[in-house]
Amino acid sequence: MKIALLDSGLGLLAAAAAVRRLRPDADLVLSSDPGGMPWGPRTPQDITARALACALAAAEQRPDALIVACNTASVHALARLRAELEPEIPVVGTVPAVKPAAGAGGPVAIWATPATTGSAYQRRLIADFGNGAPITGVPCHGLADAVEQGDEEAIDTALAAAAELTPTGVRTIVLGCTHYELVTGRIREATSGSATGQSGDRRSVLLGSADAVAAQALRRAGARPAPEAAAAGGLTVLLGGTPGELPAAALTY
Ligand code: DGN
Repeated sequence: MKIALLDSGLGLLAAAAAVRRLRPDADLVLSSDPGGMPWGPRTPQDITARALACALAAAEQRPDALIVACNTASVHALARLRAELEPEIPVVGTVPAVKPAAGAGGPVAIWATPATTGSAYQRRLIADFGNGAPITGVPCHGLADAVEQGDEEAIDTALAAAAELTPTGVRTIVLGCTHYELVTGRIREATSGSATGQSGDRRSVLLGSADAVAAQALRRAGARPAPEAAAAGGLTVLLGGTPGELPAAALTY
């Protein structure tokens, strides 16, 4: 069984790891766009074109399902990607986990790229599933790029700015960008201080999408979880459509 994932860059690692937890024997195809990363500041048209190029390169490897492991691409380009690839290849999107966050009650903050927080798709998610909870979109300028570069100082600066924009008393922080799921420990540190007024067991819960998306991709691929599977699956890395290797920063996550 083969699962392909696309993202501008390393954000796809969180969902890839989640797939491997469910199926260690899954063959993975990781398709990214190092020349175009970050996608967050790009126009919807540009994001769509770049996501489509990654998807078509991944499709050549004949996966059983494709995960769009990028919220920015999913909120702008999911319909287009599905129109191109389905029904031959089921396409699973990643969007901010608004529904479970609002269902848990209490104020919610959605941390995401500016392209996601400013999207009509996110506004619709909140209107449809927000359940009346106070929900604040927090655009995290530069955070995905800093994670991609493995630049510790830039990560801290971007996290401090995001924490500053997060209202006091927020109960759940939705990680609406897959890159953020690679630095959850640092996000916890950044949000446990004065900015969000949280401490001890009143800390905000961080809610990402990787596990749910991986489970959905297996379902769409017609496969069952088998966490005990012994054989290690293969790995194909496509950078801008060309076979390559994961960048060094990937090893830090
Ligand atoms: N990882 C992507 C997301 O989930 O939105 C965005 C990364 C980027 O290119 N800014």
